[in-house]
Amino acid sequence: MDLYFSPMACSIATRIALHETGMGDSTGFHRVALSTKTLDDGSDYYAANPKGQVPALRLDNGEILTEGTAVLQYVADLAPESGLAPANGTMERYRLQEWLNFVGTELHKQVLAVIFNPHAPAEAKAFARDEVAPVKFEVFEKALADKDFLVGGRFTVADAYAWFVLSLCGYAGIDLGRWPVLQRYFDALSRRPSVARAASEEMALMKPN
Ligand SMILES: N[C@@H](CCC(=O)N[C@@H](CS)C(=O)NCC(=O)O)C(=O)O
Repeated sequence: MDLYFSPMACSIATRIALHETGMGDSTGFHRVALSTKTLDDGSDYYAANPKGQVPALRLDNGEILTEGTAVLQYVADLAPESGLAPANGTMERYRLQEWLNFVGTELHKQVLAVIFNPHAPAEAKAFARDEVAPVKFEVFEKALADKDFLVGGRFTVADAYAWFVLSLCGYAGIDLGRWPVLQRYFDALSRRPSVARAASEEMALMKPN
């Protein structure tokens, strides 16, 4: 299996999931320069993934799977004993999908993707940071008030994706300290070995390629 990723982008959630399962050691990791859509060897990333985005997973049969929430569930289902996703068909699996969608559409895309979009007008960035983020983060804060993890009392791929979003708040001008529960949740996740390993591997690659 091969993961196409960009350092400290949302694809890091898949790297975390792979490390949780132990499959990270047998996965090929291919860095994508998102600004040029090229791989480290200079080849065209669109040839591998016509969407040009990360994450993309090349499966052992050669198929490419895209969309982070699908990729994360695929990895989790390869290692059901990891508990990274509750069993398909259970209410908890729908709760997982509910959180994956919230993180993806409300936090990642409505907040971070706007703030980090070099083409977004300053007003749009300020709106995302000052108006949208507080409303969404309040929901997140309340949901985690009496929990260590989003779903089922254990670490799942929803927590891996949420960690990615929270890891960028400081760079996005969002003070996580306003939400003590989220800050505690983020700090605890950051100490998890799979998360610490993925972060250290990708931080080491942050130099431009
Ligand atoms: N719909 C995709 C979006 C993924 C996405 O936004 N990836 C970002 C990195 S965090 C990216 O590839 N950005 C470059 C681009 O959109 O051209 C998913 O959920 O996986």
